[in-house]
Amino acid sequence: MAEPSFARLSLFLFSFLLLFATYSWVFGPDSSFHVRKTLRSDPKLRVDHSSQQPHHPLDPLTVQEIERVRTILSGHDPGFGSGSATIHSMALDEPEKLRVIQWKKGNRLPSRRAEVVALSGGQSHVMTVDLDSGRVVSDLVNPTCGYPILTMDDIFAASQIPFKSIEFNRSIEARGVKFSDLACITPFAGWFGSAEEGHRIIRVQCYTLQDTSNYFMRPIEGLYVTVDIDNLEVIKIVDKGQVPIPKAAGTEYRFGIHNKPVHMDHINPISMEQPDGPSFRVEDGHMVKWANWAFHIKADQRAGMIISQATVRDSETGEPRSVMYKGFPSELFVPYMDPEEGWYYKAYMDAGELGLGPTAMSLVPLNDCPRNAYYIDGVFSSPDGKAIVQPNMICLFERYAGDVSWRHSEILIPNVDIRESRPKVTLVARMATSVGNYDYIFDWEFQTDGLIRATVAASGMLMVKGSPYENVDDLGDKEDDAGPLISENVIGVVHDHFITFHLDMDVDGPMNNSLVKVHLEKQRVPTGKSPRKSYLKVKKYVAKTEKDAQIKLSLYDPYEFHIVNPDRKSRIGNPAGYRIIPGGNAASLLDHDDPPQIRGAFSNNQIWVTQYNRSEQYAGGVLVYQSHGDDTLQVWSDRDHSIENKDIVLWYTLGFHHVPCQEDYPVMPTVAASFELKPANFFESNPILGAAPFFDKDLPVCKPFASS
Ligand SMILES: *[C@@H]1O[C@H](CO)[C@@H](O)[C@H](O)[C@H]1NC(C)=O
Ligand SMILES: *[C@@H]1O[C@H](CO)[C@@H](O)[C@H](O)[C@H]1NC(C)=O
Ligand SMILES: *[C@@H]1O[C@H](CO)[C@@H](O)[C@H](O)[C@H]1NC(C)=O
Ligand SMILES: [Cu+2]
Repeated sequence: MAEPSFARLSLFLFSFLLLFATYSWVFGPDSSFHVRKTLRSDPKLRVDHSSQQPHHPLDPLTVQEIERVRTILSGHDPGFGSGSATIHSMALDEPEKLRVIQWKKGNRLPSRRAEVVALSGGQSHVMTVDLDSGRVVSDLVNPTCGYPILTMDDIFAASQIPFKSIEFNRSIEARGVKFSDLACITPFAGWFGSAEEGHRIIRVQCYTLQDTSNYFMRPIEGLYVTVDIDNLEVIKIVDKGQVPIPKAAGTEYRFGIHNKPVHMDHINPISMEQPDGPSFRVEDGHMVKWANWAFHIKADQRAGMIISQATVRDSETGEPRSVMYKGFPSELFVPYMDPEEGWYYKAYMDAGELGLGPTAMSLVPLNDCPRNAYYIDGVFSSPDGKAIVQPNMICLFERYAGDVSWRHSEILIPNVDIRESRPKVTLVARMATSVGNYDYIFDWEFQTDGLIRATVAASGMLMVKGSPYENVDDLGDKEDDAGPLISENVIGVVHDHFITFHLDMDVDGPMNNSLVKVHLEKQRVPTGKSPRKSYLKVKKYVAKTEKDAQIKLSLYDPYEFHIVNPDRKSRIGNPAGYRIIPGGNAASLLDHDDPPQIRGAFSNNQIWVTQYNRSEQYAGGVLVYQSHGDDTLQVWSDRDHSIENKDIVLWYTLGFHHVPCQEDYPVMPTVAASFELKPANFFESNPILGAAPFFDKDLPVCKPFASS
């Protein structure tokens, strides 16, 4: 392997280890914990964040603005100066939508505000800080049940609490595990009734790092600890007896360390060439312009990556037309299917409990994103209000995967060779987050024909359970309810993944949008009228209220779902529309009275449409940790507001059922699912009819060693 790429690889591994040091430690001295906070001096950074200014009303808070918020907060509540109050999330409080839409480049920016979610004196505070006036303009105390996103400090502190207990130490010693090999993670507690209220609790579960970096495959099963994050106390220890710890052999996944031969022919190096460079540009750090698209992109502590003000140019007039005001994964819900002690509470809501941003490590060049990628950093606040830079967190690249965007070859006209074909080139914005064991790759892909595709791919490590059994034959009828055996002593616990996207569609403007349900209804042909007996007929229904838009998908009752603007008609009178096209999906089948499902109620339907309300951004609520489900999309939608000819928000839940198999061990090959937003009578005709094909002369064959 060539020198330079090896250097990059080790850099990646180094930063990967840093994450574990901060995320889910591992007993031992806390040396690398502080390293991450000084990443601002990282040589990888191209941008000098210390002098960055906002240029657009939606630009994220800059390093200077975050520092200013910190100063303002110290004046508001001395706890922020002394360290007794902690900042759990901070983001731009986006200006009113109409102000953002009316803003033009060169105008003064609307006043800059920060939304800060903090804990002070055991109370949750949702605060709005005005940077211009230097004041805290609103401070809501415990607006709903639940606590803010956990900080890395919370998680680190929680992972250390079990060592205060002699009982825990004895259980570890009894298992023959060395303390220096322990890796303890902190599964979130969920919410299971009044005994858990009034304080923040979390679980601690330990693994062994002996002879592997993949401790996730070596659980110390049967030992379950519950701790109080605020009082730093052990609440409960359950030791159900020893379960064999699965072996280390075969768990390592780092290149050059696992050394397992792969029986396949070598694949030659492959990469896409752009002889004239990329065709997109990023203006002022956040505005992306490519082909007929323009959109704003930013990193976000909670959602990871946010796309705003996506507009596509009309193919006939060149007019920029609004499609989506804002799109982002608003919650991620992963309920496990094991009701036993130590497992029943596992139902993660990673966006609202941890945040998808801080765990989105720097992308790996050439592997996470191709060579032609452009990288964007994330800027967040630490718990004490200092700015943290997450380098190379988002990548943008043009993709040509050899696909066709339209074609026709004509057979029936004699003596004419008609074979028209156009290549499909798209623009991808990508982020990858490692929320503990799992990795999620989020893509927004833009096509010149107006289609937007959102894809979520999952990889990383399974959450596995130790088992006394080594072979399926030994199980007999004792098959574990939790899931299948995927390696000796390892059960892959069955679980679901649900990702609910917030899609604030503004088709040709914010107002006058409606959901049209286009139903395909089977008709029976009256006897004798036709040789046919049945056919499908299209009937359209406009959804009047939010309850009309609580939608469960069914192959045997098919609908298309269009967001239309009846105020903007095509030349032949169809309303301009965008259609949401579901892809592979799964429904949550848990009972609605099951505590995880009450909190994750946004997964009760695959599609929802609600009236726009700027406070309703996160499908699981603002304060998600230990929430009771009183602030979810289900609750808002049940208010049943009118959604006809209004400013509306579309929500789509993408899901997977995951029954693990042996190939998921020791690290899972990616599985992906997507959905599409596709123009439907938005353009007058095929918007890329005039696109040119590729010709040989445009694509010089690049010689080896010619490009860097
Ligand atoms: C448990 O063991 C750890 C590691 O040896 C030690 O630091 C800690 O003090 C022990 N706790 C108690 C209560 O003895
Ligand atoms: C579009 O919305 C505006 C504002 O609500 C309303 O005044 C207008 O009548 C609507 N247009 C149509 C065609 O319904
Ligand atoms: C907007 O949403 C918040 C939170 O759900 C709710 O309290 C408020 O009543 C809503 N406003 C309107 C006008 O519905
Ligand atoms: Cu899974």
